[in-house]
Amino acid sequence: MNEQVRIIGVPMDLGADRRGVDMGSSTIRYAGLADELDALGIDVTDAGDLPVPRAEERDPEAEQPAEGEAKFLRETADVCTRLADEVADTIDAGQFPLVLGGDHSIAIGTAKGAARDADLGVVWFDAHGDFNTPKTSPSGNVHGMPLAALLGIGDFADTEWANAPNIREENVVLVGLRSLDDDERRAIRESDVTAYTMSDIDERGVTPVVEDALDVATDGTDGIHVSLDMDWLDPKVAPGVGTPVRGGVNYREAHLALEKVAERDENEGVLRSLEVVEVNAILDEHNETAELATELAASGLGKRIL
Ligand code: 4U7
Ligand code: MN
Ligand code: MN
Ligand code: MN
Repeated sequence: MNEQVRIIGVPMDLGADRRGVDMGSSTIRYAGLADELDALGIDVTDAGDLPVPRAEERDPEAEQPAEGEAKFLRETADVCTRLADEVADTIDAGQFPLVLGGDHSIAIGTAKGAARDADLGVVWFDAHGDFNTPKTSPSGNVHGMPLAALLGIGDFADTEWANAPNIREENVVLVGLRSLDDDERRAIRESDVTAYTMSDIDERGVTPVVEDALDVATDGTDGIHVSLDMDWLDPKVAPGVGTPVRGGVNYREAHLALEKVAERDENEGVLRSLEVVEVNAILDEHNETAELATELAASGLGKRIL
């Protein structure tokens, strides 16, 4: 980890159906993120929020795309292209990008930026596979597609703004899966990504699963991107998410996982970028999910109990 962290907010909700996820970055800030990191001796700068088109400015027709097309793909491309530049510039300036969503479609921009001049591994903590393409997606929502987009699956092969050639399937790991669409399941099985389900975590425990994930993501790469979708956690501890799925990791398991990320980074300096996404302020209870997102970011960046 770098001693200098740059927070980049992305109040994006075009990739998800539920409004409220656009406020995620503010609520995480309100939960005291900068102070938390400051207490770790990290030099924090906040780049503020990246401009994202508002609901009111949207093209109403874009919300109802033709069959087999994604919603707001053009707007998403624009946001992700700007985010990728921001992330790449942050790394070039010797700072560490901590990206706050917003919905998970922004991961296309974050990872694309982190992979600009590096072979990048990716660890994806999520209940979902995020492996749909516009053709397979049951919803048309881009937050269900970012991994497929980055890997150039299906029609994304020709999508220059999304496809990241420096990210190899062999270095991508999904952790905590428990909700997949049928075509998505097939695509994950056919790919070379590594996927750990909640059953793997139940059977083996979170530590060995995360250690294996880190081995896969760091194998032959220049560094890793860690993408934390807050619906990875059980909805009992993280109620403020748009697509909750029962049976997620609990409070301590989540911390432990991020502590393992930080530990690996301390030993091997592997972490290039971190993002926390899908906090939905409207669905949250007393900012609980935003506070947890803040805590988990701190664990991932080196906070220790003792
Ligand atoms: B998230 C879904 F159909 N698979 O594609 C889809 F179930 O970023 C959900 O992981 C996607 O929160 C969830 O719309 C995206 C659906
Ligand atoms: Mn999810
Ligand atoms: Mn590829
Ligand atoms: Mn996701």
